[in-house]
Amino acid sequence: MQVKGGKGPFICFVLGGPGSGKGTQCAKIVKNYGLTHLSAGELLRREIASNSEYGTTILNTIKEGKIVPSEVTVSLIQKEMESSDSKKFLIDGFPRSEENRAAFERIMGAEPDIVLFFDCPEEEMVNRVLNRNEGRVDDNIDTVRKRLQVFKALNLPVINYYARRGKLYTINAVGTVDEIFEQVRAVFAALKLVTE
Ligand code: UP5
Ligand code: MG
Repeated sequence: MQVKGGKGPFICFVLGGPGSGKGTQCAKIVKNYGLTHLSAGELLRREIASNSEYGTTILNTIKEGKIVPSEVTVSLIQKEMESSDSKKFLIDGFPRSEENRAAFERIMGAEPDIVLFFDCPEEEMVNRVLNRNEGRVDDNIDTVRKRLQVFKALNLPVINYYARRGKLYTINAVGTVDEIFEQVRAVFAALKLVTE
């Protein structure tokens, strides 16, 4: 797959706070539209599990709710994209900061075509995360508070940037999974290209 130069693949960034439903909605997008789902958080958790050289740093960063250095995350995303034949990617939970965004653009030479933002009240996000019970090291009240702070301070500016560029689609992330997906469906229906 050629990423740099020419017409690269269709790229959709999926953003939203912790527990806003990014992963849940991505699974439905994959099923309905066949995009390839890359969750930055999952790629990082896989690195920890594989005892790679960055594993300990990544684990400590995630426990603190902070952001892993851009080079590490972008390189994981790059590896996945370049080893895939897919022409349409959903990149979930990335970029989390302006620095992440700039690193992706610089290293990949690509920008997203669209950005979905799952807009969810804090209280709802906290409840969802604390009731998930999947054993994630960051699903505890202390880390969730930190994740929310980092989201507001560093991720909201990225979301605002894409709003200014006319690429942002804001989804009301309260309601049932299906109700929320109807809004997502409307975005993809209007785009047409990714259903082809
Ligand atoms: N749920 C989902 N939808 C629901 C609905 N409509 N009604 C009721 N419940 C609903 O959903 C969360 C929970 O809510 C689930 O139990 C689900 O069933 C339920 P989910 O779809 O998992 O939400 P999601 O937004 O994916 O939440 P997640 O916790 O994964 O988001 P985060 O952004 O916090 O986590 P991520 O895995 O992306 O990142 C984890 C950490 O990795 C970060 O904090 C950071 O330290 C690090 N990281 C980086 O450093 N860089 C990166 O680029 C990415 C991650
Ligand atoms: Mg997730």
